[in-house]
Amino acid sequence: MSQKNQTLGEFIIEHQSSFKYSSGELSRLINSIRLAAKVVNYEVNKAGLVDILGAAGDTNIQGESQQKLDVYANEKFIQMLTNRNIVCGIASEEEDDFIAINSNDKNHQNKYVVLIDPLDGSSNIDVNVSVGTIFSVYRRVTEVGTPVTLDDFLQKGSEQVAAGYIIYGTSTMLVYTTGDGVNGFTLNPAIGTFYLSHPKMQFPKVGTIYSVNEGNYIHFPQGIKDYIKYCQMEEGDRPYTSRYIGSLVSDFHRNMIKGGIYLYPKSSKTSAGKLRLLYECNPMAFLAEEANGKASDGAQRILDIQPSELHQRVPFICGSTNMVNDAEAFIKAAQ
Ligand code: AHM
Ligand code: MG
Repeated sequence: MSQKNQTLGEFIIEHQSSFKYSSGELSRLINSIRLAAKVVNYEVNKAGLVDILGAAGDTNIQGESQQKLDVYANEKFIQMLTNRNIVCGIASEEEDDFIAINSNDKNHQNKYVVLIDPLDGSSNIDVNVSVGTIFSVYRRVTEVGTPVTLDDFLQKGSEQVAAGYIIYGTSTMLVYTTGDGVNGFTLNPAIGTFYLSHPKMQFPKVGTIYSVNEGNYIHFPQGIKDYIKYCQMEEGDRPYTSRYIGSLVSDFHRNMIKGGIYLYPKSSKTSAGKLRLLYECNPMAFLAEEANGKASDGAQRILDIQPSELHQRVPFICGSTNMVNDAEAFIKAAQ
């Protein structure tokens, strides 16, 4: 039973036992993400002061060199996750290869691997538009106490034990699932505490928002073009409203609250779309399904795709279930 003014810390402890592998480790892992989120939030909030504090590559008044925010976020998340003995491996959209932790220590008991997109949509930072961090957690498949291998990371999305995002927006929120619904927490920046503000988030079954980069229209497959025309047609609750921030976390967050669909399809320019299966699509798909929504590559469930490489891209269609079903039907009809 959630209480009024419940903090994220309290929520994590209260819900620890509902997690099937409950041992406190996953709680500690979420706690380290909570901490990294606050640190990165502080820095993202200062981004507009870049002309005063110095741009990336400059040295600031304290003699510290300024970093690009995505590099900074990457370092902070890796640092916070490594510091507590829970994670045995991290893969990041910012790194070419995965990072093995404690690989020389045969006694370590770390069971979890984390995959992160430390600052998604970072091109939006310069123009004061919301960006996000996306994370995804799996139990390792190789033996505890041995170094992690690629197999620990290349698991189907359906094997995720937790996933979530932090949205650095008008408010900063942490939204996550451990497979028991989706809950959203808003940061009170004055005291640095996340409070449960959006319990049991759910996609409305039907929505009226479609989010797609229509500048790529002529390159889209026929089925996607047909679906976009359907969204724009005058009939019933259509035409739908078009909203595209170009920041996946923000577009997803809005659609989950208001009801809508997000599409990043393949095109004649990008055969697999743009978004990364492991860092972006799988965690968002897990959240979507836990919130009564749906995520597909146009033909199959995102969470059923067997990954073949760390930085693999896939077409991504995600949102209110009925809308994703409609988009899939148009794709099928055009084949
Ligand atoms: P990034 O990982 O390089 O930041 O790219 C991912 C972002 C998503 O947040 C967003 O939805 C998409 O790229 C926008 O791409 P486009 O500008 O092609 O529409
Ligand atoms: Mg990204």
